[in-house]
Amino acid sequence: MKLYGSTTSPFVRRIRLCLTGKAYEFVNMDIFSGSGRELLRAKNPALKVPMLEDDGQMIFDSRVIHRYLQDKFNQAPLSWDEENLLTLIDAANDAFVQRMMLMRSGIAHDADKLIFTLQDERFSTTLSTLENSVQHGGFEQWNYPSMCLYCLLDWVIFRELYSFEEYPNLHAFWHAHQNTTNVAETDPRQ
Ligand SMILES: N[C@@H](CCC(=O)N[C@@H](CS)C(=O)NCC(=O)O)C(=O)O
Repeated sequence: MKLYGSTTSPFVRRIRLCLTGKAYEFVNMDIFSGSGRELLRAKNPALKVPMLEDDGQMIFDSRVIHRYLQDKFNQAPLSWDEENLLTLIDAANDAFVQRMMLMRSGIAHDADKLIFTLQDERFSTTLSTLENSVQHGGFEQWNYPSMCLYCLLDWVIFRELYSFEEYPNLHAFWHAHQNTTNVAETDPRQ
């Protein structure tokens, strides 16, 4: 198995955490320039990471990769509530990635502009729901949804997009997992 991605991507990191203890090759690439970009173009028309290659089969998108790995390793499927939590995590993560891209494009935050209004509301609705779920025990086990939540929080903190002071349960969850297996080894700061 080959996992294509970058060390900074939260979507790649969740799959690396999920593959802890499994034999695979990690192809670390710069997706925005040079040979990494060429490889990305050759492998995935969506031009996003992660992607997984196994026995000649390419799989795009972390969510589908996770389903593929579940099948391959005969793991139980996620419950519908867990799927919904993943959708919220993905919605927040996509919005934070968009926010970073806007900043990198020199487009300043303007609360009156539609894109920012929608993003700001989505941050608030998804994060407050996730905060509530952590508070009520929804992320007590270190399973795939917890890995995805951790990768979201840690990436947002790493990129200095948000500090989570308003969400004490999310912050405590992030803090509690600093030493969880393979978390330090997959830290985007290294
Ligand atoms: N839904 C995708 C999202 C993946 C994604 O957004 N990856 C980012 C890196 S964090 C990417 O490849 N961005 C490149 C781009 O948008 O041009 C997944 O879960 O795999």
